[in-house]
Amino acid sequence: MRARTQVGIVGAGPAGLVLAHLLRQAGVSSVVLESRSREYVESRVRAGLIENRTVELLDRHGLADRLRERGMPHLGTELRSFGRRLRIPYGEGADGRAMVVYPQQDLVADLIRLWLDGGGELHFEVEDVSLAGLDGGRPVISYRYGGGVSREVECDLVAGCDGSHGVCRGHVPEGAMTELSQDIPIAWLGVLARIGPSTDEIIYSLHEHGFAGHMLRTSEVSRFYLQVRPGEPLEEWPDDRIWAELQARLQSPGWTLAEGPIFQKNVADMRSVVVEPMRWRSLFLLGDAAHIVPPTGAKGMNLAIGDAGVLAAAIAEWCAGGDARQLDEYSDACLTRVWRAQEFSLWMTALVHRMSDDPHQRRLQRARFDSLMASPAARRTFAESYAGLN
Ligand code: RFL
Repeated sequence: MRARTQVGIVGAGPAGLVLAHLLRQAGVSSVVLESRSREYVESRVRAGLIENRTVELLDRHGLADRLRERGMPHLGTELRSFGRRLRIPYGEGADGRAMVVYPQQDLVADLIRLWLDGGGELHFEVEDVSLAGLDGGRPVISYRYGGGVSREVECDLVAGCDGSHGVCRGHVPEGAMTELSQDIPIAWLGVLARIGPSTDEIIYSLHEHGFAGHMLRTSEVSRFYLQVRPGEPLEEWPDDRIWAELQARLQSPGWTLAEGPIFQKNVADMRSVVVEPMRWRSLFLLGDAAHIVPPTGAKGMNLAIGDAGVLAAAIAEWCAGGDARQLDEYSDACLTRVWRAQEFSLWMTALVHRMSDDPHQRRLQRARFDSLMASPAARRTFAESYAGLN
């Protein structure tokens, strides 16, 4: 069976779903293919912090109603370093514009519901996705679903929104894209606990044992992170060890951390990767399929949605008038923001993690924190980058 659409979208994460919505609103047809089940993608725990410009983009397209209703406005971040505390408000340089805490899986669920309610085509649990005809001709995406039925979608363009382990990039010939990357010798043990937050604002804390983060999710559930070694086995982290480390690493006089049942844990290695350019012929890469940022700066999903905004506008222009200029500029337009996010995320990672045992490096790390303590300008710069205001 062969179907026909204008844009074939591989991956129903934030990038693919936002792109599908924006295209539909511009009168451009698309089909979304997703390898996982709907239940799986709607419960996959990842991001939680959304920049104001991302919220505004979603709002402009009528995609932020539930996020506005249920999300928690977030006006500042607390940094702790060996017992010292520093609050960085976003308001000072941000005209009071807040970030919003809203779980990524809830946003994904909202986008899927709105897409399907509006008659959008989205196939879950597809297998063996493969691309052909990207170089000239008509691209065709072939896949199987429902236990073996083969299907094909013929399209004008393909959007590879299939994340860091996707298949789209593998269809680009060797040498046509360059992967630039940096190893980061740490990982995050992420935990979800059934307990309300012990803080009104996110806390990043550096301790002798390494980093701990107290993130927010809802009034009943909190997210915590602990710096661990890459590939650390989860079996080494029973719940009581996790709470003991969180208590030690987040401690601060006069402040207590409430504990609750842990119901989800995972270890995520950190990477910094950028693929350049983000386009080859009829294939456009978006989000994690093209770039991975360390999660410290909370940028990944924001970048993914930003890419979708840029590409949707370019495709709409091309479809309306045949002008391919914006399509040609897609990669450069996205990469400037991507590299700035990489730079900030790596800088922030080095600020709040135990990256080295070398005393010289550790004194430099302390000096970075001293600069933030001493300088309102340094805090404003941090706030602008963190909240995505510049
Ligand atoms: P996704 O979300 O990975 O979606 C890709 C989708 O493609 C599907 N897929 C396929 N579908 C069809 N055929 C195939 N062959 C396929 N292969 C894969 C997958 O099942 C999936 O549904 O990529 P997208 O859309 O680019 O979105 C990127 C974001 O998910 C990611 O950058 C963020 O989660 C990063 N991130 C954060 N970003 C923020 O903006 N704010 C945060 O607070 C934040 N916190 C985080 C994070 C990432 C973390 N981890 C996982 C490292 C915290 C953590 C711990």
